[in-house]
Amino acid sequence: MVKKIAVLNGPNLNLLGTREPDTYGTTTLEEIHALTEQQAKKHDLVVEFRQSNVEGELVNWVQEAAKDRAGIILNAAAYTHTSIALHDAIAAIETPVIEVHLSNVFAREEYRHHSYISDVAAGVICGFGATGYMLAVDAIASMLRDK
Ligand code: CA2
Repeated sequence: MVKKIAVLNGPNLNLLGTREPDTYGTTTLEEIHALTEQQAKKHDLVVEFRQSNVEGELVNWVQEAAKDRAGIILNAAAYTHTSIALHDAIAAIETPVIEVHLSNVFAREEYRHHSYISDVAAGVICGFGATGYMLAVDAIASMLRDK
């Protein structure tokens, strides 16, 4: 059976490519979707790609993905730095979660240096722009091979 991975994107990431190109690049979220699908295909994986501005919706999707997805790639955007709810949702599941950020959050404002996701994630990728999503797909594929 084909393995599926969930790629979940948090608030304001729907604006990618339209504003703040110096920080987040010029690639749109739809383009990241397409690139992620291409990368997943190389590993015989299928991508379910979603974005929401609503914290509870992201929590619901983490819980849903934990039922039968092989892995989760999560850019929780600003909720990374605020959401105990997302922390608790990830802590409660076995499915590996790769935390991704387009920007290098450690080279930015101090309030972006703390993540509620990192300590319950399988790994963290930040600072590589859209490429980070592809690296995360490779990381999940590698984890599945090693299982
Ligand atoms: O670097 C990342 O991927 C972030 O997760 C992006 C979040 C930010 O709060 C995190 O600290 C780091 C912000 C996403 C907002 O995206 C926008 C894109 C274009 C224009 C405005 C916002």
